[in-house]
Amino acid sequence: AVIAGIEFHKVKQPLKQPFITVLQKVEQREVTVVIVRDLEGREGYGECVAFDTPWYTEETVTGSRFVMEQVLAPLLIDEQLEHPAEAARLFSTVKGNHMAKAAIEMAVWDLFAKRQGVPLYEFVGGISGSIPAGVVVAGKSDDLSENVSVAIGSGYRRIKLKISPDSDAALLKKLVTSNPEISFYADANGSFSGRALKELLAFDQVGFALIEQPYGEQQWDAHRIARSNMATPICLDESIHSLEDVKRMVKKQAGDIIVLKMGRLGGWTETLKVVDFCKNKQMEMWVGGMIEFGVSKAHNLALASLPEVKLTGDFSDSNHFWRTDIVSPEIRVENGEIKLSASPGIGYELKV
Ligand code: OSB
Ligand code: MG
Repeated sequence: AVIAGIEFHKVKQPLKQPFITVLQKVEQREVTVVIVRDLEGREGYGECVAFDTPWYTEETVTGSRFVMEQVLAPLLIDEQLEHPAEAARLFSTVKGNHMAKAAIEMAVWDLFAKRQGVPLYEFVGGISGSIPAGVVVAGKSDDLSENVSVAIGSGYRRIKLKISPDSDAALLKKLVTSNPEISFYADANGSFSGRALKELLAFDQVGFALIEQPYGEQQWDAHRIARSNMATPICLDESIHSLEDVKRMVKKQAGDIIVLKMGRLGGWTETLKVVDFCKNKQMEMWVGGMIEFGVSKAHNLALASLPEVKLTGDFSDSNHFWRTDIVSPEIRVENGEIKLSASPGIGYELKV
């Protein structure tokens, strides 16, 4: 396929409720939607998940837009590709900027799946059917049990709780033990960094299926020590920017499980390499959310359809964050699952 055109669209919406973590209070979300076109006018869609400030990773909405428009698009435009992985190769001369690269590359993968007339999940080797839904409950401990009840009432069977050293381990344990049918994950977003190990160990008894990123991105030793002292599996998110990082995690025995985020990893090509590596190491994986809109979520659903991705990811209903999503139909959780669209490519129309 010849990449004949690339377009960028700004999307900005308030969240229905602020998303509060130790790192940031997110009240509105801006992303860039990418459209690539072939010579026949077919379209592929991607979504750049950088935040407006660098609180989660280094990239930003403005910086990634510059890199996509001024640096990456010129490398791709008018190129003839035999396979979407060639887009990643064309971008390899550009350092970092994984979210910018991922957004354009995702659009190219969608375009190729549409050219073949198959759903993206099939194009990448996934299995048709439904993806189990998972939601994140963030914010103050006062509303915690209420918010968990609402999530359970909405059908979610996997709930991720944001934790920090200030969280009430006894309260969390009560919540987890009183909902035995629910799989609870904990995400610390690095907030135990610089704290004594015993502060983290207090959460080992809660009954979490895993604890995500207790320490900072580069704190491999702290994660190794935590892992060797805890029964709860350690899962890394922020630490994993590439296949190299996954290999480092294994070598340093710093974690048991990884969160797949295509934006953080730089796109489908690198992510599929990571999936392959983890499969061979028999390491568990799941797909993480970025408070994203439907284009990114549709790509993530295709990723979660891979048989190697066994743990439930951050997959909430379009309605969870947004009054109206940018895709049609909206992405619905029914009986705790999201049914994969059988339409070609990502399987959803774009409304921007
Ligand atoms: O640490 O997993 C994270 C959202 C934005 C940035 C980082 C993280 C998150 C989430 C997922 O926790 C929220 C979601 O989209 O469901
Ligand atoms: Mg996380």
